[in-house]
Amino acid sequence: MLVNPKPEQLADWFSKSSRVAVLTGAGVSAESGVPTFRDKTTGLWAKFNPKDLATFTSFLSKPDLVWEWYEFRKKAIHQTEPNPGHLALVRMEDWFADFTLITQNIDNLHQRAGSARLIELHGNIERNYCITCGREKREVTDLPPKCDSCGGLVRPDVVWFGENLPERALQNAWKKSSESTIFMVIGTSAEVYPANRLPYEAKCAGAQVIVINPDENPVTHYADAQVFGKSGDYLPHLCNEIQKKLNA
Ligand code: BJW
Ligand code: ZN
Repeated sequence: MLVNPKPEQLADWFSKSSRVAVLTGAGVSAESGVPTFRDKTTGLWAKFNPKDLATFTSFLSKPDLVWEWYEFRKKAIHQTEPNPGHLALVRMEDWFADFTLITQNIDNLHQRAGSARLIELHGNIERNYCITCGREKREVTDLPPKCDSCGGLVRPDVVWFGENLPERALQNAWKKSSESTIFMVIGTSAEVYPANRLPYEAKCAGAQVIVINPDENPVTHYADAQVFGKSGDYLPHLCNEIQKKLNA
């Protein structure tokens, strides 16, 4: 495995590649000021118990509490901006015959940065839907919000533990991973199933796997390269080097 490759070394791989897939997690938004989940001191799960807030059962028993948590996070996210890591991934979209950004993030920052070839695996905090009839509710005023059509309870459009991921998104992510020639794993602990199987699928199908993360994760053990660093620091340099090679 290449450890801490210079951006020009990795740019060489990209210049010979046409199908790129990227899996991102909370770490890509950390430099925007959005807390990750599993950081031992600043992570959301250091302060809140996922069983109380991120399961359908907890939502049904305490919808007010769960909604307050999501409204609090949504307001905090609205105070943030996409960082250089998000923006670098937008630049990369047009350079390859096939480029897919697969995100576990619900914070909408890739979308606000301008990423278009995007698959949302865990939903989006900006959307909500009725648990009875499935209709989307746009404006949330009273908590917990009720459906305008049927009066049913409305929930955030995010994927909680024990819930299936949106079927089409997952199928598409699986396909793009297995077809990729380079697969980047950025800012995720790769602890959560099934997203954490995508890099392994890519590796088994022959992709070069690159991890960008200040820490090790399970993918480190089979990756072809790991950058032990922050995505917002490294990705802009990587992009500059790829662009130089594509223009050469
Ligand atoms: C940087 C950086 C910088 C920092 N630059 N990097 C036992 C019981 C029940 C279920 C299970 C079980 N065992 C396994 C399961 C399945 C479960 C699972 O995987 N659990 C594991 C935790 C054990 N998965 C599921 O339940 C999934 N569904 C499913 O499997 O369906 C089938 C099924 C049905 C019925 C029963 C069982 C299975 C659904 C998973 C949904 C995950 N939802 C959440 C919440 C979303 C909504 C919300 O935000 O409120 O999604 S949990 C949370 O984790 C969130 C994230 O998307 C996801 C992944 O986290 P991520 O992004 O990796 O963040 P961190 O914090 O973990 O890592 C950040 C990384 O960034 C770190 O590595 C840092 O080093 C790094 N970093 N700064 C680059 N600047
Ligand atoms: Zn309804």
